[in-house]
Amino acid sequence: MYEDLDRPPLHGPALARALAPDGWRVEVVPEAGSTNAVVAARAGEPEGLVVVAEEQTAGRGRLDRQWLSPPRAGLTVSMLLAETSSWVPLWAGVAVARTLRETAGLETFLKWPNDVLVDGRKIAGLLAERVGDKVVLGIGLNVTTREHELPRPDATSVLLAGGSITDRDPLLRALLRNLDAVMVERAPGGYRALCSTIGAAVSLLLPGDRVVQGTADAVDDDGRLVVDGVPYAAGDVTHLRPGG
Ligand code: BT5
Repeated sequence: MYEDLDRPPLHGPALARALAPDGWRVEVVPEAGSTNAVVAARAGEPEGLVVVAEEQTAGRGRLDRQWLSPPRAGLTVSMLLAETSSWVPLWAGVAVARTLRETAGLETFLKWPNDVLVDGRKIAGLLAERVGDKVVLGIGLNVTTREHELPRPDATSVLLAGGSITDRDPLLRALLRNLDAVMVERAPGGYRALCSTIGAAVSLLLPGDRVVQGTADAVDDDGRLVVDGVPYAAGDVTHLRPGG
């Protein structure tokens, strides 16, 4: 049962049938703590497992941060991949960005490493975790989330950004198809073209709380952000001149 007519449930069997030919095994569950944890616990299964939670009660970001999303307001989904390149989370950002452009008509950019931004606001976050010889890739995408439901003022959703559709079903189908495509392309150029961090004045908060300020020159072939000539593999970026 659902009360909110703007937030219809996903039809699990139809999604599973539609995406099976592409090698995805989609399971829609009514509730999960974290879909990444659910898929990680099943990492012994073949690649292609996809778990979508209609409600996620303990969604995680990086560094034990939370991902918050009301029931059926967005996509909270994790997939099991046999690809372990350090580029996986960056390629995944490209897949989300393409999906939002093609399906909802939204112009999106990526903030390194993999926040998806519309008008400088975060619309999706990605979390890639290595489990044995596989990667669990988790994606949280805000679809019909309203302003007061978002955990911070610089977040947005497909609805708030004026996207042309707010139906999660076609968004999920397009997302999984675009993921397939970017994994085959393995092209850093697609990422670099969308990454608004490159060329920006940034403040980079490194693990351990050291802060580096400078110009983001590039994303190198290992997916690291190069700031004033020095490559960094992980960190949190603030664009010092938003929109620039
Ligand atoms: C991320 O981390 O952005 C990765 C989020 C991954 C979520 C997906 S949902 C499916 C799968 N299962 C999981 O348990 N996780 C994945 P990070 O870059 O650390 O950003 C986290 C920060 O984003 C939080 O500290 C909040 O400030 C903010 N945040 C939380 N919920 C948000 C939302 N719905 N929209 C925008 N920002 C949000």
